[in-house]
Amino acid sequence: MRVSRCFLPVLKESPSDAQIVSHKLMLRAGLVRQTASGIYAWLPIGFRVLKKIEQIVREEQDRAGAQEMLMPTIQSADLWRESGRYDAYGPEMLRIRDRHDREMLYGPTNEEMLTAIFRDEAKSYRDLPRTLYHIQWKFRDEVRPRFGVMRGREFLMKDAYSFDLDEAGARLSYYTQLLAYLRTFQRMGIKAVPMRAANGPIGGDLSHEFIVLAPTGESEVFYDSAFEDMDWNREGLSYGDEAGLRELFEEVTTTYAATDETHDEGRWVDVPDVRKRTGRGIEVGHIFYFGDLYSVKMGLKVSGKDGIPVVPHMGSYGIGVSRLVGAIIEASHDEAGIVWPESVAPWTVGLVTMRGDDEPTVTAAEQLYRQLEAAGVETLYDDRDERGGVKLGSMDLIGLPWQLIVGPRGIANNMVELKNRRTGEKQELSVESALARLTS
Ligand code: P5A
Repeated sequence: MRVSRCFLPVLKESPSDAQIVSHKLMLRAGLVRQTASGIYAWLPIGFRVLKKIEQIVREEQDRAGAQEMLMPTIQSADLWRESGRYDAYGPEMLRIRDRHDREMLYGPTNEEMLTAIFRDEAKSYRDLPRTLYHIQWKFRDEVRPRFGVMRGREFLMKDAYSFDLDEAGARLSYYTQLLAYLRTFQRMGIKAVPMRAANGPIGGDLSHEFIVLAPTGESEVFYDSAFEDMDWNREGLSYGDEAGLRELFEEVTTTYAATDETHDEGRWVDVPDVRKRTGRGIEVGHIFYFGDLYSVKMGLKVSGKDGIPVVPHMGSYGIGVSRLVGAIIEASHDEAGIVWPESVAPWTVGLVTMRGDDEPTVTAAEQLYRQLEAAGVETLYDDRDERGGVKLGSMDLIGLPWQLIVGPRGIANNMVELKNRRTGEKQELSVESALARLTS
């Protein structure tokens, strides 16, 4: 992509209406713009990141055996009357009337809708177990929308729902999602720690929140640093392996991690002091097991092996896809701007000409751009006739993992500069070896 043709509104000054660093950087680097309180438009760069995050979430859900679908954002009030949550949900629910005066709402979550869909189609025990998910916009009329996309009113969520014949099966589905979440966040380059949590308005009695440590987080957290060294993609850990999944759950629940809601001083004292981590955290995911709560209320049952009806056990599993954009920036930035982990970066390479009016520089950069694109390396090419320093400043702000810098002095000797955004390390390389490095 050529910057000269991009809609890439970069702000020089720090916006005064943003309180936290990720929100400031998202506005400055032109990722989002607020269109109404807690509602954001995703500009091209922000949208690219959102799609990358969504795709990682999707791949890990698919790998875990969940099946993707898409449910609407607008739901009928009657659906929520069946579960009893229409009145219980309160002012956070955006209630709408259509032209026939029918009560509708903008969905804050989809337990009711999928339970009803599944109820109408699933007939026998052979239709279970199943896990279905979608990635769809939600609306919650938060009292205090703040911190940009971190606590918005409209936000993108991945929500999955599992249906099993009994509690043992439902727990396996829960453990499967637990592993999918750990892998999802690891791929995004963040350390999200699973913490025992309260179920709240979703109901049930088993739940975990996935929390990224950041000083501006909304909850207080306590955890054992052993979590930071665990590799969830290690050999021997796989979705099909029931015993392995149970062991994983054991490992996760016996290693200490809690929010202020679930904190237990009695267990905390047993964590060695050097491994104690405390601070504030951002909730990027939340998983729930709630048994037959919705199945009973909404009349979901299937015929069992012996003909006797079975009431399925359910769980639901959420990831804050749009919140993650902010959370990743909170966890990965410096004074100059965003530092994207490679897996979610809007582009991998930022190609910059130091002089847009120098013919050999431009010719070399144009050729590098064509070669990078041909090799499938996502490149943002700043081809504008603008001061080199200004261009490097916006590249730092936007935070692509690599900067490839072409200037008149270097190119006279066939040399370019390759900068690693995270370490700041710069290397002078020949055009060919820089290209080889980036395409390997
Ligand atoms: C689980 C999936 C649920 O709604 N039902 C379906 C369950 N859980 S949750 O914890 O309430 O939300 C899941 C994740 O969504 C993100 N999130 C938000 N992101 C941005 N702005 C908000 N206002 C907001 N509210 C929730 C969080 O990441 C949460 O973990």
